Amino acid sequence: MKVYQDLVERVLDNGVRKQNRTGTDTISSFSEFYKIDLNDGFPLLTTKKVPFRSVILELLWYLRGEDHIRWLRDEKDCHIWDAWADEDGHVGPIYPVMWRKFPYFEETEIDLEGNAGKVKKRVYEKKEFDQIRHAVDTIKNNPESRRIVINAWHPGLIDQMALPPCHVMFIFNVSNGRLNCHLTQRSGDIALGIPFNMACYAALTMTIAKLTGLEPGFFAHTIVDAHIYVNHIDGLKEQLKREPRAMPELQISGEDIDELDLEHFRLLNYDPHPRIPFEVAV
Ligand code: DHF
Ligand code: TMP
Repeated sequence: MKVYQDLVERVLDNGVRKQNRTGTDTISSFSEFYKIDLNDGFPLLTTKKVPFRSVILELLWYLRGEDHIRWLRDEKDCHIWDAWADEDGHVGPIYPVMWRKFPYFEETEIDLEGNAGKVKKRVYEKKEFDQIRHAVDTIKNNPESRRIVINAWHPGLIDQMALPPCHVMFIFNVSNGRLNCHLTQRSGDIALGIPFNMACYAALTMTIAKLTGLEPGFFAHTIVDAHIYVNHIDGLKEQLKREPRAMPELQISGEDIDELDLEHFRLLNYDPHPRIPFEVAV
């Protein structure tokens, strides 16, 4: 995909060297943006082999709403999140919990029987908000809404998270019967994370379009700190020399967001250049 090759080139050309918490410096460019039409094909990179199974499993795991990776790691044998989990697989309230069980408090009044008769008391009940279900329902029932926002950032819970969310917020938008999605990412690892994030959100958008009877539209992506770890530069330069091939096709079946599994996602005509190994900075 030309869009990705251009992004890599812009970061390499305009980026500045920065130190960060991982100990491996990056070449970092502030606020990068790209936009792809999902009707052109499924944006799984062809200039290197991206593990499709892991991409879809990560998405399915996000949709499960759990605060641990046991399904991903033990049941599905996918290890992309292992480095951030404890032995029990616990990662804290990251994406899955924020997407499906965003915690909030609802204020209600209850009647209490006191010495002086009935008194009203305010209580706060802990609730969980399913942002994905709400988004799907709104896209179906009120597609012109400009409020279809899913937010993974929760300031009060950051300390409990294995990694503060990188893809912080996304917004769905319906125009001309097409479902668009814009993702705001606070921090993006161009070599390793971004190819996953791009394919993951494209698959999510195509899935929700399918479930709501819409055509897929654009995936647009803002990356605030777009960076290349210095130990990834050689691999990316190699990748830039490769000619992008025709984009593959993704076929999605399935009826409900909570009943999706790997078998509902079929990748067709994927003919990538060989894998390029990149080490992940933990
Ligand atoms: N930290 C950093 N520094 N970069 C990341 O991209 C990143 N991504 C996270 C968590 N923390 C991170 C979550 N997503 C891999 C891909 C995505 C991901 C975590 C890890 C990964 O290791 N990919 C390899 C192998 C994948 C496989 O074989 O299944 C790859 O070559 O793409
Ligand atoms: P940070 O929390 O210090 O920004 O480090 C997180 C790193 O992980 C950063 O390099 C961005 C990268 N990352 C992605 O690019 N995509 C992802 O989906 C995740 C979880 C992390």
